[in-house]
Amino acid sequence: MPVDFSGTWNFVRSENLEAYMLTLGIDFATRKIANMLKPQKFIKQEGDVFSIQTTSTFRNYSVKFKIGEEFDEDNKGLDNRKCRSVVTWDKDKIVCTQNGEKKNRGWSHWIEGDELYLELRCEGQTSTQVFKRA
Ligand code: VLZ
Repeated sequence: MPVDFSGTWNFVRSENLEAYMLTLGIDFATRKIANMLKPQKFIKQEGDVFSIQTTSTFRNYSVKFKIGEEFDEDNKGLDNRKCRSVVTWDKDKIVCTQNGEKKNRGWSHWIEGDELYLELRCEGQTSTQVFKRA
């Protein structure tokens, strides 16, 4: 059986988010707020079709995709840059490549025990977020 990311995930901790946001050109005030947030993830996985909702007291972000199928991503409320994105499996990880203005941009999700990991990448900066099953 493949991994099932479905569920509600609560924020536990993050590393290096400030540097990741800086590479995306996110302004000072937004970074200060974002660094305080404890977002929740709601993931629905039906076969190779995923929807991932990230919610917080400040902003929300949603993305829906099918593994292997390119899609247009607007990153609305994040840095608002449009990307042509695609998510693929790498063993038990889902790996997103966000093609656009920023080089080496993307993220990966994987599960360790009852924790969900998210690695966010952009131009040499990596931020890791950890969530626990609600
Ligand atoms: O999640 O890319 O689950 O799109 C900034 C957080 C980085 C601060 C968030 C603002 C990136 C929070 C979320 C507002 C929601 C992200 C992907 C993987 C799905």
